[in-house]
Amino acid sequence: MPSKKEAPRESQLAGTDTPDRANTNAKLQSLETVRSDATGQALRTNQGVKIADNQNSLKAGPRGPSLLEDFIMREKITHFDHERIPERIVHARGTGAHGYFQSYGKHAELTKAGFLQDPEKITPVFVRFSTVQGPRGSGDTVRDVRGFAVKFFTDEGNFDLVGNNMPVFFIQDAIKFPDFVHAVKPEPHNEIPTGGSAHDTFWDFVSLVPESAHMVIWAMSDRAIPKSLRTMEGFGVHTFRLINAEGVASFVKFHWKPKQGVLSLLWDEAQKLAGKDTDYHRRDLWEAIETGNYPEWELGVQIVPEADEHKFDFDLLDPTKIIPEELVPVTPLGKMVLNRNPDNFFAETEQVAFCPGHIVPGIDFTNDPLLQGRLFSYTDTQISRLGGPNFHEIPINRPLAPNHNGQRDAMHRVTIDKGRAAYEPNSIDGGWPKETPPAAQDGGFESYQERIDAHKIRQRSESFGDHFSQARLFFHSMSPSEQEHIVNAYSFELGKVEREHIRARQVNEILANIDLELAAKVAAKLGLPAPKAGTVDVPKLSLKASPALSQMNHLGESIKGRKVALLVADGVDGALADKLVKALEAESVQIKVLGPTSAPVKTADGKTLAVDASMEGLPSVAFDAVWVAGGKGVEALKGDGVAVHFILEAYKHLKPVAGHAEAKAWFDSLNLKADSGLLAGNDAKAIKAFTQAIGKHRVWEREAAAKAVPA
Ligand code: HDD
Repeated sequence: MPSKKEAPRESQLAGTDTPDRANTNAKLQSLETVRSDATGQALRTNQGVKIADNQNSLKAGPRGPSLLEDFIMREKITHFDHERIPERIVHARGTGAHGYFQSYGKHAELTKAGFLQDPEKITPVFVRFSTVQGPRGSGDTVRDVRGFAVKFFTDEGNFDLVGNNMPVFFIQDAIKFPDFVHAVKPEPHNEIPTGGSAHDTFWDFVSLVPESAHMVIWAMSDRAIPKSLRTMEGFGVHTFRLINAEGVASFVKFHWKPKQGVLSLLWDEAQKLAGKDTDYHRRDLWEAIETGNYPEWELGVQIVPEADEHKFDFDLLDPTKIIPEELVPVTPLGKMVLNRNPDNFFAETEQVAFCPGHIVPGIDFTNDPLLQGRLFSYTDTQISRLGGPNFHEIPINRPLAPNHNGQRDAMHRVTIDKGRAAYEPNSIDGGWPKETPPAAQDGGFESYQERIDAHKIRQRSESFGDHFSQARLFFHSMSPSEQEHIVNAYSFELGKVEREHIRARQVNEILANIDLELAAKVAAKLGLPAPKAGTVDVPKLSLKASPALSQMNHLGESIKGRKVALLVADGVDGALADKLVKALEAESVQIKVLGPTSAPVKTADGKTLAVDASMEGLPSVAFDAVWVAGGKGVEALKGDGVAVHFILEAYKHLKPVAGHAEAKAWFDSLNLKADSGLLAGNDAKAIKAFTQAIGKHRVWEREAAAKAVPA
């Protein structure tokens, strides 16, 4: 396991323990000269002139008009006037981190991609997580799909795995993408709503386009309100190809499995967090990395030999379908660790430019019509977003591999290419740079030689025709709690739809085909009649449920990085509080001591205990669990409305609520019903029960009792 002291991208590679690393490091350093540190430096203009006065513009007299010749002010304001670039058309709200990928072994039978051959090789990565609908400043915890884009800086060029936290997509063909995005984005007349899909145009579109049914049920599930970016699965969505040195191809689906577990917020929490901490996910990732709780994911693939392409009851090229893991298990390939926060949000996270078309030898596309359209769209969008075709020269996008070619000039060219021949072949510059023929290793890129014999037509394959059976499989694979959340999410979202015919169409023509009970429950909450039957014949799948789809089966390996609030007040038993903190820190839990205010509290033995924040400043929604510190402080907390709300809210959100012995009477007085997550005690046993409850993430058995507690 990487230690807390693990090195960031540059210094990770700075080790000279293997020639490979030293080599990569040299390349990296040449790119990193643009990282600038102003410590000890004079304030200067962009032209390098030292500035004597940065407070006053040049004027004719102290009260006189400003002078046009003030080149210092003009430069400063001109630059400021142009600081913004267009935000991404989708996925505008995002956050990034650096890290590395390490292969578990040599995967030569599967692919010749160099970064998947050697467990010693450290491949730097940059990851950007995002929401889809909202603008750059929108909330982190809205109900939405999350982007999960990874740029691997491999020795053979950049490989971008531009995925989401859901394994399917809303549409089957890229030609529908602008329609889908226009429907989900804020409505054009009033630009409402920000960051969500609970509005007429979204539901109008998806209720008219049944191929969206599977993705929409994922979006109505807990997956769309992840607890943290660290607790999301990632998916490449499309079927890709991996090609080995012999040219043998396998179909694959990429998966990222988080070691931290696949955990979600509750809807009430998500809504409250959107107001109380707009940056909740961003902050969580940042703090986890800063405190050495480096998030880790396992990269795996589901492998389907070419010969088995047609063995499934769905089409591998259809991006609205999963391959159930019970049919094809995920083969682990390696791990990704995020261990360094960016130095500069704009330069790195905002300017990073992903494209599914960035692949390396050993990886190739399939004819998935959604993927094919994406191959065009991303580079195209970077040209207007980043101001021209040289966006690959922006430091965060530069490959570690050299990139000599005859492409030249254009806006913002940075590289000073030497030589006279910007064409190939040439006899002037010795013929350089030259082509590299394909080879088993280190050869030039060669597309997989797929035989195509077809008519040029605009047509959807019949094999893409079943839109409901996998949505049904998803619903039937959920636990009762997860199913209830799905019912509530549809009801909430459709409840915001003004036009009744749209609500009714979603219920009768989409939900009824997924599951009649689901449709009936949503209909009841909308005041609509329950549909008696679906509108299409849905094929019956051999698989009745896929346990891999339920988050209940992915609670994570440990409680490392989970967040606990320790409530204290004057009179607290300092020794007990200290013991608890030590026990939790031993499990790498992040603990925040919260008091009635931000001022330190007095312990029973007359010492002071520093607090991290007030209970108002860091509300219960920001935590996984709460512990009330023992001693006389409990009496003070009892009379504090904010503390009472803190406990009730944590209880309502099914979090472990615990405390030292004195807290028990308080919990009883609040009418909290006993369960496996309501704990009190001073001994090691109580702490153990608490950490075990945190490991289960929520006290699901409490869900019914918690409904009675006011929100
Ligand atoms: Fe896309 C951004 C993921 C379909 C066109 N997309 C974008 C990002 C992610 C995805 C994670 C943000 C990357 C970043 O952080 O910078 N997109 C997906 C997935 C899809 C998908 C998983 C389906 C499987 N996208 C898709 C289609 C098209 C696009 C079909 C167009 C035909 N996507 C874009 C884009 C964006 C983008 C407009 C906006 C900003 C950018 O590319 O760089 O080109």
